[in-house]
Amino acid sequence: FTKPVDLPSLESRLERSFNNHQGGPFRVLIIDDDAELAARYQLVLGNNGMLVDTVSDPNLLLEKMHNFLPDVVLMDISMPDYSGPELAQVIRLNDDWLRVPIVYLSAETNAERQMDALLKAGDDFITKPISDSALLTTVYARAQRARMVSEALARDSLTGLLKHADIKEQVDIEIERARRCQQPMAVAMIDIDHFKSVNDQYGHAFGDNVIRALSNLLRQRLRKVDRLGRYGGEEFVAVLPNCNTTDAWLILEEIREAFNALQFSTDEHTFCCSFSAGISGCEEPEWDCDELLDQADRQLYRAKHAGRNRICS
Ligand code: GH3
Ligand code: MG
Ligand code: MG
Ligand code: MG
Repeated sequence: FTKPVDLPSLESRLERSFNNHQGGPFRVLIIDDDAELAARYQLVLGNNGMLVDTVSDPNLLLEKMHNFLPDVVLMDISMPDYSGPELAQVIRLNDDWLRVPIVYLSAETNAERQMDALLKAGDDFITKPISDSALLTTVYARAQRARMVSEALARDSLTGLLKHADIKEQVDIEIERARRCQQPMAVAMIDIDHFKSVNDQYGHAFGDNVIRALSNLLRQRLRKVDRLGRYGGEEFVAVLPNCNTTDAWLILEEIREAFNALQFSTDEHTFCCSFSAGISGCEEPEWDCDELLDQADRQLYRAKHAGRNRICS
């Protein structure tokens, strides 16, 4: 670091980034036998909006990892019972923590020992003493990238939408919110009609374009608060908070028309596609995610049997 960081401006950037990212403040776990030093780092990071926890007893490390779920681990090198690199290797034994950046923070200046520590299981090496701004920036950059990577990996690669398990989690979250706020909510299950024949006639790659086109249209037309996921191959789930089934039907009906109006062209053909959808709401007070999705699926089945290219609720 040559250029000093302007802390107030970094602070406002941190706040902005908290608002842009789901999952709340960055979580930092500090492992250091020097409790006073750990408390000092905790203060610096904590004062800048990060959530910090410390471990001084290495025997409690794994339990703490499980309970705290850090975005970044700050690891001392020399401790009485175990070395930092040894502990880092133990952390890496668990697949869940392969992506968590481990940053060594040590007074170790011997380049060979630093490299050895990095090769064992670490991502970065900071030499103590470190300025507050350099500590903050290093941790911030590591945490932000780690979050971005996990968010990207959590998304469906064809459409960029949430995957099956994650959209179900959103259904759960929105059911909970709807109950707490005594608001309606709706779930839509959307399935492209006769998609098998699109693949058969125009090829799988072209089929992929149709899936992407529908996903883009849904993203454009739904509200920012709505959650959207690719539930299966050519099947999508949308969660609409604070929206009753009648309004959900109207929104989906507009999207259905817009999708049906799109023209897809290959070298030789121009054709149109359609989808059918089923909508359900929290009509029964005790319905959970699976029951809500089952009900939407039953409505989808009705729409298919009634001739497709329609919405049932
Ligand atoms: P229906 O109107 O009853 O929904 O008929 P359908 O042909 O759409 O229904 P079905 O579920 O039988 O076929 C879905 C097809 O979607 C089968 C599968 O090969 C195809 N598919 C699934 N995932 C993908 C994908 O990622 N890309 C492409 N191109 N096709 C996919
Ligand atoms: Mg130490
Ligand atoms: Mg299907
Ligand atoms: Mg289909």
